[in-house]
Amino acid sequence: MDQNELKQLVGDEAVKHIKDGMIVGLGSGSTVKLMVDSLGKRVKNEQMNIVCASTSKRTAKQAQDLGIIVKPLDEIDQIDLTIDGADEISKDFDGIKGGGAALLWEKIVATNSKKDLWIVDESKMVDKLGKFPLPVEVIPFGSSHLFERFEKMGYKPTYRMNGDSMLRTDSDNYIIDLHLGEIDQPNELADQLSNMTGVVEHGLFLNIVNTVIVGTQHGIKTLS
Ligand code: ABF
Repeated sequence: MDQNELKQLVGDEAVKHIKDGMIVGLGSGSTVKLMVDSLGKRVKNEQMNIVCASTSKRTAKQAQDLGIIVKPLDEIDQIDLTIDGADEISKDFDGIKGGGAALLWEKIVATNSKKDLWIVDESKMVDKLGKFPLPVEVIPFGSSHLFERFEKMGYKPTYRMNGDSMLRTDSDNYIIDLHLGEIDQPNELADQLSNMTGVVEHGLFLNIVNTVIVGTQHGIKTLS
């Protein structure tokens, strides 16, 4: 199976974890997009009554166009289950997310959920995090100075671009990607980044996910 077929496989499997009456957090990315399409079919066929909170404007529109009720997170008490993608997942269930520039809303939704489920194709499973550039959401004001600090720290920063202009997140911030190669101490790095003035959030998702559904050439693996 190619990568897209593996994504479809895990998207369909994740929908089975959604029960009638649930409040569901919807992540972003191409794997989640396939999952939402599958969820839309199930909601329609089974007249499922679920309410969703979304981590991106794009996913919210996709779900609403499929007849799924989407409410702002602040109108929801607590999310039962959030389903999201990821860019890298280590053996310790640590993850790098934010390749889709939605990491801030994703982390807010994930940390307001009783359970978090990630759906990935097998290419995302790694021994050690860091080959995928670590996204860091920063406020534009003073970001050039933050960028210089990252350079001096040897983090090989680049601004996330959208064509010829700086990408703006749903919160109108910038993303700086750090090309670290390998992250030996993710917890220490997360603490360091969180304490840097101007950093809004980073893409290290540590101690968050409960279950990972992996699409492999030998079928689905559900890890928890
Ligand atoms: C989103 O899904 C992002 O956090 C992550 O970057 C992306 C993975 O995208 P895809 O499913 O397209 O590989 O959750």
